Amino acid sequence: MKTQLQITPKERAQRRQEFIGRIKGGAAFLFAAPHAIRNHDVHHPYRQDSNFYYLTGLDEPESVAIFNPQSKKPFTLFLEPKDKTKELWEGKMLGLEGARQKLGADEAKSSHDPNAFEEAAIEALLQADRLYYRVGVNTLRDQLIFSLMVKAAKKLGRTGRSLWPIFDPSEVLGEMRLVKSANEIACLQVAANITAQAHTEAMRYCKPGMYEFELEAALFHSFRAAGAGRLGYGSIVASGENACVLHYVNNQRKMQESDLILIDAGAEYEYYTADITRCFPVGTHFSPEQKEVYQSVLLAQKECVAMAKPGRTLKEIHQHAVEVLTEELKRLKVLKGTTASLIKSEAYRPFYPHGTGHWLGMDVHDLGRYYEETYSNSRKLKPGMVFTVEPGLYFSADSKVPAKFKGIGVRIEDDVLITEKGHHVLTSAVPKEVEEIESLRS
Ligand SMILES: [Mn+2]
Repeated sequence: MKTQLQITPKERAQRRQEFIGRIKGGAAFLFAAPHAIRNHDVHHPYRQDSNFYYLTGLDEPESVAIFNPQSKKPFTLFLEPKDKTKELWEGKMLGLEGARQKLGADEAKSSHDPNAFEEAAIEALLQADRLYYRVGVNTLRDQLIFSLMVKAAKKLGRTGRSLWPIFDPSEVLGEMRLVKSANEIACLQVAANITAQAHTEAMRYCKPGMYEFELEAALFHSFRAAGAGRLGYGSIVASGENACVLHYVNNQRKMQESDLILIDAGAEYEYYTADITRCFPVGTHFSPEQKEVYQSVLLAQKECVAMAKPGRTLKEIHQHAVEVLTEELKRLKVLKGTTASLIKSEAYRPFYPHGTGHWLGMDVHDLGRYYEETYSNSRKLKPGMVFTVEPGLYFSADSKVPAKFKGIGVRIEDDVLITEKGHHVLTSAVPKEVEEIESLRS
């Protein structure tokens, strides 16, 4: 599993070429993620902004990229110049020369020189009719960019033109990131394999009396030991009724033999993340009630995965999940009435309050529009798109369900790639059939 697979500089150069082609006539300013302070002089572990990393491959904070398609040198990077003292404390820096040599920047300038950025930004604006810049992330940055626009406009004199309209670069990059390349799929498959292995190990390792955080630690160990850079998102290790809290990350409870445990965790590999959820008994077997609920969700999950193919939409897949789960809720005597009327009145919502899937890639909830042209027009799936299929049922202690189901929460989640002919499940290595899980548990 310890492979050197990664996105090549050549592929990043192709991405930049495509990006520059798509924004032609405009200019783009992309900022690195800031280094977030944890406390006093200690920082949180750094993770680059996905859009910034997608185009530049630079994982240093305080960097900025300017894309000016109208220039012979369209890609300028601003980053920290090499600093011997800083390198002694924090490790090797890329430096300006490294940015040109290794990342293919046409120009590399010091991010410590505000004039250098101002000059290049104004030059790019003067050659552009619109700006691609994400507003609302950082107020100081917004003020800087707005003031540069005003400065640039003054340089034009009285032309009668207005300030530059601003577009969110996530629009363009979301479209690019939505359809994955062969290398990206390979990275996602590695993340999926590492994650699948860790979930399977957790199914073996779990014992009654353990705390949720012990499983959380075991997952993290498996991820890192297999070469994952970090978590794709905070691990959810939710036993018993905690499984009914959708984003439970407290992970402090002592697990009882009679519990089901829900684990939603994913490893990030080369900036690509998996997203897997599995449920299994803390004891050796599902109780009859747990098994009933589990089988209901599994039925919906398998049917939804089977639907995935080019031309389908996530909306259709979600609607199918709602249909199956509503039927199952009737079978479990949680709901009464005709399926059509129960769906229309959204009677299922207290027990299934979330969607059935989301795009997956560099971000766990990846960029990319879910619609075509209008919001109500759901997007057709295409080969290279990757998304999750994750139906669930949640019967919290205070929910209106037969007493035997109270405290049971189940979600089953796989990562699905659309292929020319249909789909490929990236995460199929983790068991999800009742018999497979029970044999791992005993
Ligand atoms: Mn998910």
